[in-house]
Order: sequence, then C-alpha cells, then structure tokens
Amino acid sequence: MAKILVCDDDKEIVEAIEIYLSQEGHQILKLLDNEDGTYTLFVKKIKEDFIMSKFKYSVGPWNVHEGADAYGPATRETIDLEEKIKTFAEMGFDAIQFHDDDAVPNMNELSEGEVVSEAKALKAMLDKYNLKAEFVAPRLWMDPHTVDGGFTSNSDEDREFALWRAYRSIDIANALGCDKIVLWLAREGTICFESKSPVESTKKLIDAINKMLAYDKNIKIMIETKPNEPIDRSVCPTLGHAMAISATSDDPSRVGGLLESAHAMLAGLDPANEIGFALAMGKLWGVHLNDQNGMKFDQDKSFGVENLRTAFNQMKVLMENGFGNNGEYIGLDVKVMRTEKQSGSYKHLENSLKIAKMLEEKVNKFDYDFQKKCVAERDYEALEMYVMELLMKG
Ligand code: 3MF
Ligand code: MG
Repeated sequence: MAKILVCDDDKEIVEAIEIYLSQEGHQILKLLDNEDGTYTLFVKKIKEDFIMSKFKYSVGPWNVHEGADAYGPATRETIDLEEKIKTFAEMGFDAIQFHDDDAVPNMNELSEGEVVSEAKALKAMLDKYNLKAEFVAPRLWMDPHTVDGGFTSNSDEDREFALWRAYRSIDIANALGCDKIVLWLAREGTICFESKSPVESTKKLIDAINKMLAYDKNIKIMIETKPNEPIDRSVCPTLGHAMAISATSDDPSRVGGLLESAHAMLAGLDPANEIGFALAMGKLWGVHLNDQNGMKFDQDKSFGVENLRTAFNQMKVLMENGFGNNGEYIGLDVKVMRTEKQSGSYKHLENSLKIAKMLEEKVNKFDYDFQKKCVAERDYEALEMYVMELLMKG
C-alpha cells in the first residue's frame, strides 16, 4: 500500500488524480480529507502492467485450439472446457461466447429437456468462476445436415435441422441467462452460383430469423457477417446487408449485428467504418476484434498486429459512441499461431487484451481540440501525422 499526499483543495483535481492512478493500475483504497487543503490517498498497485478498461471483454472456447489447419494436423493438446474457463476468468475476461455444442456437446443425441439440463450444469460452472455467457451461436457448418448450408439449404430436412439447432440454441441461452444468439452464416450462400437463387436464399434466411423471433419473445439475434469462406458467395456479407435483413424482419428491434474485424477486411472494408455504420443504426450489439493481413483466408490474428491504425480507429469509434453502455462486451475472436507450443496456448489472448487496452489509452489521449482545429483549417495532413505520432510515440 502507498500513501499519497495531494496538496490541492480542489476536489475535481483530486478526482482527476484518482482516475489517473486507477488507469495506471492502482486500486484506490481510501481518500482522507485532511481538512487543511490537502488530501491523503491510500492506494495499492494491483499489477505491474495493469491497464484499467472502460469495457467488459469476452472470449470463446474455440479461441484456444489445437492448431490444426486445412493442410496439417494439430500441434497442441486439447484443453478441457473447465480448464479454459478457469483460465479465462484468471485473465480478467467477464463473459464467455458459446457455440451451441460447446455448451452442450453431442446435443443432436439429446432430448430437448436433456439439452436444457446440460446447459444448466454449465451455468453453474460459469457462476463458480463469476463469468457470464455473452451469446450462443448454432454451429451450422460441421454437421452432415449442413453440407449445403443450414437455413438456406436446398434440402427441406436439413433446413428443419438448422431450425431445430437454432431453437435449442435459444433454450441454451435462456438456461445460461443470456438473451443473445449469434448467427455466423458460414454456409448460407453458394459454392456454385446456379445451385441456389440469391432471392430465395435471402427470403429463406429472413423466414428462419422470423421463426426464431417468434419462438422466444425476448431473444435478440446478432448476425455475424462474412463475405466468403467456407462458401464462395455469402447471402449476408456485410453489416449493411445485416441491417437490411433486420429492417425486413418481423421485429427489427431484436435483430442486430456483430462485426468481426477480419470479416470486414475480407470484404475489402474498414472494420471501423462497419462498426460506425451499425452503431448509427443502434444495432451493433457485439464485436469480434482481431486482425488480418489482406484479403485472403480468415486469419484471426491478434487484435492490431497487422493494421494498427485501423485497430485504433475501431477502439475510437466504439469508445466515442457508448459501446458497452447497454451491457455489450468487446469480444475477441483470435487464434494463436500454429507454431506456438502448448504453454503458449493463451498468448494471443493476453496480447490482444493488452493491445486493446493500450489502444484505449491512446484514444483517451486523443486531442479532440487539435482534431477540431485541423478540421476547421481542412488540414488533414496535419491530423494524419498527429495520429501517426500518437500511435508511434511512447
Ligand atoms: C468464423 C468466425 C467464427 C464465429 C463463431 C461464432 C470461429 O469466421 O469468426 O469463429 O465467430 O463461430 O459465431
Ligand atoms: Mg468471429
């Protein structure tokens, strides 16, 4: 514990010092008014590299994985779900994102009641580690029933299966105490254009969303957009498309979007702009921050490691527009490099959290007066250089 004497009787200055100290990783234990124009602050340093965040952060169990890719096998051992969850809690995460079958493995073999009781057991595990569930996402891309897609499959039976998984995901979300479903529409689109009508696919998707809205009057649906991979042409590639689907649905107030940085880049868009667009509609309810080197396969790199300025701007737009004020989480969707050893299984998460928080600090330092001056003078070269210096100087 440290004792700091503040020789100023202006309460606002004392409060500013308190905020500064807590941002620097100190916990304020007590503030004593010495009644002689000075204050004594009792503080405790929590962690050497601790950075206070404005946000609550979330992560999915798939973010710690074995390293298999399309061309090679696993390079690390599987880590059990409870072990992952315990580690996420220790790392400071506030919530966990789930696929339906992360939450209830082998759910296809279970009755509806059994699915709910398994989910309740998971809720007890989350409570033990003081974690919330952020959302449940039906995994409609692994099963033999989803080879041709889920909601937009050409097979009636497979579309029925997709809805069954969507309804079970809602049941699981309710058991976990969360009200959000994520639809990452992995195979909703085509690998052969002529195999499906884009008009019919769009209508089928809206129809499935309407059925989910009708199944549960409280549930909210976040569409996680992605332009391609594993399919070639997605039926819902960007947040603009997601907003249009929302507007066409039976309850636009319950259909919003989740933006993943890499997915926007794969569409050739700036994720900060996509974030801004959905925020303007009041419909950005989740993010998957990560990074990507150009328009190739989805890389899920640690946040900010490739495109630092864009990462800064994602943080900036989120912070300027009250993201998080209605309980939204900053979700990470990152993968550690395949080359990493077992002991490095969580390194990308540590790094992404640290980078996100350092960028929060940069946004806090952003000089809005200087920005206004540059805008008034239409001197955007000066503004751009200011941003570069802000990011590159210590
Ligand atoms: C795919 C993704 C997925 C989704 C997840 C939740 C592996 O590109 O980003 O993460 O985010 O399935 O919907
Ligand atoms: Mg994602």
